[in-house]
Amino acid sequence: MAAQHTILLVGESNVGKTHYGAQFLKRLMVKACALKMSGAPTNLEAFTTALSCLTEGKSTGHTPANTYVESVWPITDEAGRYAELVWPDYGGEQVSNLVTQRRIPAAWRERVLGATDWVLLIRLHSLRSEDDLFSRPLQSFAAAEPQGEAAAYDPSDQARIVELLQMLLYLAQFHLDRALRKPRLTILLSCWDELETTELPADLLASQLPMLWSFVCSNWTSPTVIGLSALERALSKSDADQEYATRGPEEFGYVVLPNGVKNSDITLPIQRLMADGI
Ligand SMILES: Nc1nc2c(ncn2[C@@H]2O[C@H](COP(=O)(O)OP(=O)(O)O)[C@@H](O)[C@H]2O)c(=O)[nH]1
Ligand SMILES: [Mg+2]
Repeated sequence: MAAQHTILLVGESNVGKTHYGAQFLKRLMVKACALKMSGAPTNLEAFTTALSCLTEGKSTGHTPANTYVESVWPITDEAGRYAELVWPDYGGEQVSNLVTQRRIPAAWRERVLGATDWVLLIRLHSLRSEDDLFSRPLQSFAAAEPQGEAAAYDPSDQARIVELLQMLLYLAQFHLDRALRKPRLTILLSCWDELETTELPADLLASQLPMLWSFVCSNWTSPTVIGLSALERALSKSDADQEYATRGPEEFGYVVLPNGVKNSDITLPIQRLMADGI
């Protein structure tokens, strides 16, 4: 069966991709979600390892792949629509390096080209919210001391994420003379529980990363922003969370939909993409 959607999940290191995958997998296994696994997924090791830690109420350490590895999950929704979920693992810091070194593994390039949907995970809590041109009035920079030649150029976190999207767009050879419909873009604000906010996901992104938000809105016709807390709370690698171990990891985690409504089905961001047509 040809996939109607190929959904690529990307994000820098440590944003929560592996734990999201592990929780997603568990929801599929206990059938506590809108989606079903409809065949044999490949390369599940990283996710099943994380899942066995979660079952004990612990989080798992970061185990970067040495090479490019991808896990592909065949998924169907309640209406029988078929999608492939692609979780690329690019070896440690590769996504961050990608921007500085401008190199992309050939296999990943194929995936970027072939995907109908991009899901970008961003962990706002771990980004530096330093002042820059986009968060302070211009006058405050005019008054500042000149930095001098020695100051190294270090792009802000949001500039790096914009650069990442630019590179993906370039790779996939999209023309930006018109806003894109395809690939559609969903931004998942991961580890949402860390943010302790009641704002709508898109409003929060717009206020915290205004340059990125403006880039996204000018290049995509309808970007979607969803809050994701795959774990619902911070877990330690060594001290087990008893409630987690007793109730099971599938009892934890939620998404905050664009309208602010919370739902415990963390597969909804994917289900929505499958239901929307191309
Ligand atoms: N508080 C909180 N922490 C999370 C959540 N998801 C993941 N984490 C933590 O974030 C860290 C990075 O997660 P991981 O899945 O390894 O990120 P990856 O490098 O993108 O695969 C781990 O220490 C997790 O315990 C969440 O929903 N809430
Ligand atoms: Mg990982």
